[in-house]
Amino acid sequence: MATRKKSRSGGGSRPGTANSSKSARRTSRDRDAGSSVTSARSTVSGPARKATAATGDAAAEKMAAVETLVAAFPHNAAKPSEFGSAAMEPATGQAVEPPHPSVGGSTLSETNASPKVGSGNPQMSFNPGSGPLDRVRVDSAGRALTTNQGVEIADNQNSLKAGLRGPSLLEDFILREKITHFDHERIPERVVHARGSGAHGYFECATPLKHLTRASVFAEAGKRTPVFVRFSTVAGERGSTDTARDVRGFAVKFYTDEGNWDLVGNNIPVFFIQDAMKFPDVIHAVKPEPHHAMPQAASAHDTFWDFVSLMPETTHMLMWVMSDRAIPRSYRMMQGFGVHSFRFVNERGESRFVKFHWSPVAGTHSLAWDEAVKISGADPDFHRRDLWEAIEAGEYPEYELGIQVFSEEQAEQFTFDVLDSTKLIPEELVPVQPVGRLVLNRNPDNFFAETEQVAFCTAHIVPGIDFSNDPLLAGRIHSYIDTQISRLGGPNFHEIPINAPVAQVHNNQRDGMHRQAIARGRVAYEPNSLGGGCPFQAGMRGFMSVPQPLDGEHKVRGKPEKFAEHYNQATLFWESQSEIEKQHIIAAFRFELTRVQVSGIRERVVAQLRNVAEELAQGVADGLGMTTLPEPLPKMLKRAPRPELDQSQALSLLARPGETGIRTRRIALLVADGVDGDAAARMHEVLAGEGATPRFMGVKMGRVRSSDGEPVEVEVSLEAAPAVLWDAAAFLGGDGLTESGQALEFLKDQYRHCKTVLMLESATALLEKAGIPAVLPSGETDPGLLVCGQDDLESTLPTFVAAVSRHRHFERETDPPRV
Ligand code: HDE
Repeated sequence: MATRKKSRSGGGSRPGTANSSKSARRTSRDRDAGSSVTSARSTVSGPARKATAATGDAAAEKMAAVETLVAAFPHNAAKPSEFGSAAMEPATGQAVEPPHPSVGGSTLSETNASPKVGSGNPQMSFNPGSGPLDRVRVDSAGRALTTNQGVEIADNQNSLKAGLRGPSLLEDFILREKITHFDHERIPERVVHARGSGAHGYFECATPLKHLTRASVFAEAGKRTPVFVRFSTVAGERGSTDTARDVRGFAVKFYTDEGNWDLVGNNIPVFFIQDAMKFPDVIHAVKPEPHHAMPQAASAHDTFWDFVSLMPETTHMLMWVMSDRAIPRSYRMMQGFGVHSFRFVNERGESRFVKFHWSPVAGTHSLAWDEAVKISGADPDFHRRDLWEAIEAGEYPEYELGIQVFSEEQAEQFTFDVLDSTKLIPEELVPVQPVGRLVLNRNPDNFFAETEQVAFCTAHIVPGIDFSNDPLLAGRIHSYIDTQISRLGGPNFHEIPINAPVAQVHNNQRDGMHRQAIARGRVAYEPNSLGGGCPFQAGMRGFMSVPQPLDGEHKVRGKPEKFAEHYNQATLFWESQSEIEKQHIIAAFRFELTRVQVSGIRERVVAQLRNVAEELAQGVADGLGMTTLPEPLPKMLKRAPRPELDQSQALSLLARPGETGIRTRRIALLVADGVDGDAAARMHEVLAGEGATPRFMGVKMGRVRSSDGEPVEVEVSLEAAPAVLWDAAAFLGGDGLTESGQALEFLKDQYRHCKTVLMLESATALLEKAGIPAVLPSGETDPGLLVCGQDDLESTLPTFVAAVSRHRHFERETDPPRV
């Protein structure tokens, strides 16, 4: 059959019909050919017998080819594999290659090319919607403004009026299109995790895991899979502050060559609740209270603490949320966890449980609470800015992926249930094996198109990965798709470019709001013979759920017995913290509960904490002015199992100092008239050389005069960037700074938040003014407070760098703060 290239409406005789009038005698073959031609042009009915190919007539030839194709399917060959034990090994669907491209096409006229419909060459076996984002990235360099219909706009300043002072005209389609689009720019924010920031990057497999999983991501060492990652807070609205005390989302979309895999995790390895049924409750409790919509992005209010103190299973998570984990210094400096137990499944169908851990190469570091509160005013975009700036600077955030792999039999031995998301598996019981790294090396081009429209979903898994029966996970598998339908306006959100896989998408799903794909052909069902059986079911090379025997189970609403133990791991967490971390946890409970209005709720929380550790409950009660401790909350289990261990090093934030030293650390070099310009420049050079971001700060923008007369350019003023936005500071301005109240405040906050401070001797008057003690509360020298003369600056630099790389000097801390 010839490829039709000519327009069907073009002149000239048509093959198969042109000569018929000339023939004196017609054979039956001729007659059949004639009726095939007319039937082929009709959309209703066809000949009783198989159409004969009328050579040269495209429609008749297509019809004959369709008959040939259909004849290849005398029956549904895959049907028997749907039943009984055969269903365990689903058959690959039958597929037959069409004799000609037009057979699968919607219309014979598809060969007519145009700048809009395309080349006229039928596009087969391909979905251009899957693949790189280049296909939708827009750049307007050298272009004139147009309407959405591509009409160039002559005047983008004025609306159309009847006379210069006359009324505006309804006819002004340009104004109306512009305003109408603007009116609809906003979409609903995410129900939870509304505030977030994202980046592109890749995952690189370091250890092939073929023995454990057939997931292609882990197929070979060095294999890179593109990813998009979104970090977020949970409770706040889209415009809320980055530094709220909250869990952080850590959602990773792997665009694997076998489809998208979303690992939608958090920076805390456990969760508040055990069953999806309670998710709307915990979220309603933590979100702003419904009568006055306060407070924004904060758990420090009555409804949250009312709920959690009635739900003892929240206790373990509360420990994490009241720890410094909930106020990370940066998205680059926090861990991530898949939380639930998942399954790995290998080629042979063998399955093991797996938990996923992300660990930042930069180490785990946090803010101080007082600092986090002040950052909310100084720079509510603190984490978003930090992520963006690091990637722009080429300091690509990096995380190691670790896995904990364990069997059903091992799981049964644990004193806790691995299907309970309020429990973790201590690394001492199942070590974390590193298997690859995640690198974020590209900022998005457009926040809305990518970070806002990205739709993560726990139901997005690939062959080689499967769910466990965690009842929290089960609810999530439903929720994420469901929520995107209203947030992104319909069921086609998977076609939004950031969500489209790089793997090809072919199925019979059709229509719906904002459909992008234009499917060729008339087949939108399976099985079919008219489409040559395509797209066909992939059989065992496709996704297969792990078969799990469920016989003998009853339909029931309830929880397994081990779910009833609520405190062992909260205590384990507490006992694994350093002294300073414990003090921060006590202070966090105190702060949150102080903001609670109803004393009965406070008491109930303290009663809950008595089941974790008496010293914790007592510390919190003292802070709340509670003279007597309430009775501990009743425990669900009379005799809780003795936990496997009492301490786990890995649970302390301080266990992961990281490998990047002072890289990306923001260091303020405070200068004023009289500064030693050479020394300041030298310091800037050394710190920048170490990968830090030093900047000259002054009381105001402009230049300051150095002692040698050369000016130093101030890059940022004290007003624009207060102390909380810096990791360390050096006061190089001599006595020029001592009169500045802002410099004084700056110094106090640097000191209070336990950051490294370097002072020139000439500026020590400021230390005195700030009331900063010369030594630590222990009487020892403060390793984070360096004072030196102008001439010693250079030799003090290594000590300064070493002190900054320690991040904080907590040994300085007292409660309440001395400064
Ligand atoms: Fe989510 N969660 N969640 N969640 N979650 C959403 O999905 C939900 C849970 C997490 O950057 C929503 O697209 C239910 C655990 C992250 O876009 C929603 C339950 C963990 C993100 C939803 C949970 C998470 C979400 C809101 C209990 C850590 C942000 C918008 C059964 C393992 C992803 C959206 C992003 C977002 C439901 C519990 C992490 C409503 C029902 C546990 C990181 O579908």
